[in-house]
Amino acid sequence: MIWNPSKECMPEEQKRELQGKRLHKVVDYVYHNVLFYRTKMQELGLEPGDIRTIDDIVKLPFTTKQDLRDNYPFGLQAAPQSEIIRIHASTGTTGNPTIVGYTRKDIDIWSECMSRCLTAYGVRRSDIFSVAYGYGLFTGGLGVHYGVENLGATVVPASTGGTQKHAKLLKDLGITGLACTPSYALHLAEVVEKSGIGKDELKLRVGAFGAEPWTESMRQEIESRLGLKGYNIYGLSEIMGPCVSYECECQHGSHINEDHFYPEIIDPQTLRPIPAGEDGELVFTTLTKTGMPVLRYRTRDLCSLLPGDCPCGRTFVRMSSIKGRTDDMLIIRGINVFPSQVESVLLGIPECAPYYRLIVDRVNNLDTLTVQVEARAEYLSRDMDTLSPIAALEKKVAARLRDVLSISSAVQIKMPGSLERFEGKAKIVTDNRKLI
Ligand code: DLL
Repeated sequence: MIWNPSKECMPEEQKRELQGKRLHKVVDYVYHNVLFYRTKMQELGLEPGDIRTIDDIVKLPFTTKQDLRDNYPFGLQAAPQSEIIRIHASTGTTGNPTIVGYTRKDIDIWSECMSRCLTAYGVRRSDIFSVAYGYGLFTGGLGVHYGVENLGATVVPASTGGTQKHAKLLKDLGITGLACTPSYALHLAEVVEKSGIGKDELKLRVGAFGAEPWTESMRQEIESRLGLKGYNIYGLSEIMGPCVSYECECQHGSHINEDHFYPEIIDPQTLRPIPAGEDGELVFTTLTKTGMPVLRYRTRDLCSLLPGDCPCGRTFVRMSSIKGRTDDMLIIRGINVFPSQVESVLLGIPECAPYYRLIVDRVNNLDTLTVQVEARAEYLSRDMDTLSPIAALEKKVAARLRDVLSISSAVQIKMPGSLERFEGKAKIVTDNRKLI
């Protein structure tokens, strides 16, 4: 079943015409309402009238995460505050988070796009659907929630945590659908098993997993342990949240909701377009957003756009799975973590030397972060007689990191000089999850 065939199955030419019209409108709108874009366009000698068809998009300036931070909090907002009905923020940024304001129209479009995703996964009104993404500033919880309600299925706003209770509800309520990060799905599976609940006692049949990279082998494991079919969902807060793209029953790439989010693939070095089928950086332009529209937003996600038609009948272009990122952002338990954030915390603690490592692992299906950092020799020589200062320092560092990163980490204080030094580029991060 297709939620909105008139859009999702639009003939190519009609789709491009619609995209062109919408692009012109959004460019005109930001030109007149966002100083940042007006200035950028004036620098390029561009006026809204120069953007007539979707092919004109290449004339427009790019937007980066740094631009969003520099204009914190509301500098890129196009709608007046009285029109904004909700705010979300991206997770784990250094310094200023990215604030995104949504108008009622934006929330309606988001719900519509989410309903398209859920319908493609096979979710129907008769389903009981549990949302175990975090509710709050993160877009996962509320984004999926509104989509389930819009579709008319029953939503269970489980959120994250409370896994034991969630396992019980899965059985007692006969929950049929589940949305969460793939790593949390595996953790949930483990808790279900430990609680003595048999797979045959669950009615789960559909899962919507995303917000972090995951592999085919992870999909198989989740499917076999929870007894459901797992589908990919992709999105990012700067563009909307979950719903930007979704797998259909063919599960060969994820269809992009192209009438609202226009994708390009560029070479991150030259910024030139890359042909279909080849990997590059994914860039999105929002075609209909009114709260905080963005032009040519560089996602830093590396993937390709898949050529050819999909047998499901949808004409929306498909993107491959995310192969990596152009920056060094780590996604740990669904939270974005930059090594530079860890560095700034460590460097702010006088007992710590500026030599550190980040080790990311997956233990019992949950991501773990271990931070190793050398203590300064002066600190240790003062307290050499006892080990407790080390334990105290580990606790202090862990608490500071938790405050900044919003996730807990295991801290190991190392002896001065014990971590390897590098002559060339330092390899600070070891990611043992081998996902990509
Ligand atoms: O993660 C939105 C979301 C919520 C998507 C729930 C899906 C489900 P951000 O916190 O802004 O938004 O993080 C966006 O997460 O640029 C990708 O690097 C990564 N990401 C999101 N979905 C996927 C996915 C939400 N399906 C960043 N596969 C993006 C791989 C994903 N990476």
